[in-house]
Amino acid sequence: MDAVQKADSGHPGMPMGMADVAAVLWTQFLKWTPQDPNWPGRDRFVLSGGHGSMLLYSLLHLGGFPVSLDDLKQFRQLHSRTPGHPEYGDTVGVETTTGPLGQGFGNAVGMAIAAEMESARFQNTNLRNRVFVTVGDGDLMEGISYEAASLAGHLKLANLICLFDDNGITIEGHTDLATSEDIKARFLSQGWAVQSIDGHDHDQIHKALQAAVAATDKPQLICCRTTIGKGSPNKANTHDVHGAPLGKDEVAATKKALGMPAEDFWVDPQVRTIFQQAAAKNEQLRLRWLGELQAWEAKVPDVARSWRAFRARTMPGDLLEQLVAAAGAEPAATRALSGNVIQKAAELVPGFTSGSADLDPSTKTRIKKSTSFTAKDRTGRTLHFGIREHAMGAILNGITLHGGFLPAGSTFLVFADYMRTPMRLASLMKIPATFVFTHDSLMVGEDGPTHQPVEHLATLRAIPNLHVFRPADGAETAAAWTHALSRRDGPVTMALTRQNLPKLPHTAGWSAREALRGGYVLVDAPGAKATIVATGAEVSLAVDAASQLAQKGTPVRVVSMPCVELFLQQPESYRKQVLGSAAIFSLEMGRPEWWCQFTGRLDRCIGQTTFGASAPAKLVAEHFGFTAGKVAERVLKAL
Ligand SMILES: Cc1ncc(C[n+]2csc(CCOP(=O)(O)OP(=O)(O)O)c2C)c(N)n1
Ligand SMILES: [Mg+2]
Repeated sequence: MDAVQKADSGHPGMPMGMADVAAVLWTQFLKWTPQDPNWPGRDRFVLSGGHGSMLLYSLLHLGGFPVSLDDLKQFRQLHSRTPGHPEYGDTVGVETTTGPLGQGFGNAVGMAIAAEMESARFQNTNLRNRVFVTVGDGDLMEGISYEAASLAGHLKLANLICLFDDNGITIEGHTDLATSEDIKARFLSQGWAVQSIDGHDHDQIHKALQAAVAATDKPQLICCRTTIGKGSPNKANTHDVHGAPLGKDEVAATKKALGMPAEDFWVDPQVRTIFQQAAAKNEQLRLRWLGELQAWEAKVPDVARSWRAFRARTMPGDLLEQLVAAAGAEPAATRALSGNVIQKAAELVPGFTSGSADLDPSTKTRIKKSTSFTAKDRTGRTLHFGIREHAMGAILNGITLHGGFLPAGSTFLVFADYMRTPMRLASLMKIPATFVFTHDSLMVGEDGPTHQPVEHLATLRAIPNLHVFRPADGAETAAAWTHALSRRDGPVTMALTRQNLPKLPHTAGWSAREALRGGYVLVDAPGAKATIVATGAEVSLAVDAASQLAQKGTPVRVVSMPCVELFLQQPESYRKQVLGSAAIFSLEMGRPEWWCQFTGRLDRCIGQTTFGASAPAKLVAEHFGFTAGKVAERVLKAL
């Protein structure tokens, strides 16, 4: 209340309403310790309604994490440890970035899956921590919560405990404005166990949590009836308290009503003591855990060593070379080449797990030598998300955040929009999740415009810190996966073809390392009059167009640029050398505007600005001008 008032911005209602639930959870159940905030055995706590960030910051402060009273006074200020919404990486103890409603809940499902997988894989029950997540009305209205809860129930994730802040209020007013859903019935039908309690009665909170942590067969929902802004005499149970400071007078009135001194940022010494005691108890748990880990390491040193390598996400030094060999030299669709690469990646990288939203016969992301991760088999490495792309994205993020794992999930590129927010958040959090998209152009053919991406590559590239890889052959596909498995400061997404691609004319001595520079000269032409920069399937089209142009006396250089973001990170001298000094053209079967940064002119960007059409792929390509002859013609005309 004080921090929000001082910042003159923020959300006091949820932190005040959920303070009772959070206090019981943090002091009596949750395993945490500021001694080692990244202790792998800790429980995870996710505040899905990120607008209630001040609740989390208060808990971290009381728990002895590096969030001081001064940090609380800096709430929502530039470079503070207490940004408006919890940000992964900004504040020690914040397990994930939340704010877009529903995402944290999806992350929590991912974390619960990760804990189950890790514990089963390394046969150590101490690695099976619990995940506690608080959600509000908003989180549960968002469709992603439906998807994620459905999968969690199906997978019987009993280590997942969700606390629903059932306060009947959202921004516009009481929830009866927009919902009359029976949340209890909904979750029961999705295979959850559900309890309903008074969220201000510490005894009821304790008993409900006790029952929830004892459960072994189902994820647990505890509906906590609460009053938003609890304690505020005039604003509790109103939407006014959701997202605005109480105001100086109401803060004073609230303190008076609660029997607190008027002082700002006053903390009851008794509360400090209770949290310190919980910290001491948790530290004992951690030390015992470490002792048991040591005994385990002595007993099964090989397993323990592979667990440490898994946690550290170590990679073989020759990952690229091995993946290039696995891709094979045969021309094929990049989705198929990726399928080959994935099998090798699974052998080399223990943390690699892969799945799809019911499309793996098409996206080829199944790990063939592994079983599927199910309610009965927690060792499986192939994940079946069902047709739930949005939850898939958030779950991938949760698995990644849990540690060790390097998960990938796949669907068609045209459906990337269904998981755009998770991709954005992975980029913001700088975490290494991988999003694989196949059927990456109009060349999908007969399925038509609903299934033919046009704007997708451009909109993905618009997300800061997302690396978009669109490989053109097996070697580039291996490079894409090498980057995805090696990058540590953000996610990688891949756009792969449905159609087969021809072999590329790499020069002798060419290595796939060049693809890791983002762009390279594929075909050089002395005295080139133009350079065509192309990606993915259109690289071979550019090669064909260049050879037609050469025959007509116009030498043209072809640059393959599988990852623009990596190319832009290269020194200027390299970029200049690759792009050359002739007129630059781009060729990509998608929105062209973005390429102006290289070509300088829109008429030199050959792309697609309209929706496609339903027809055999070859005819679609001809219709929209993607033939070597038509590309050559356009280049000549523009020159
Ligand atoms: C995806 C998304 N849509 C909209 C918002 C804006 N928003 C923030 S909080 C909120 C209302 C949330 O209501 P509830 O979860 O009940 O929180 P409470 O008011 O009880 O604190 C909305 C609409 C958001 N953060 N994320
Ligand atoms: Mg609410």
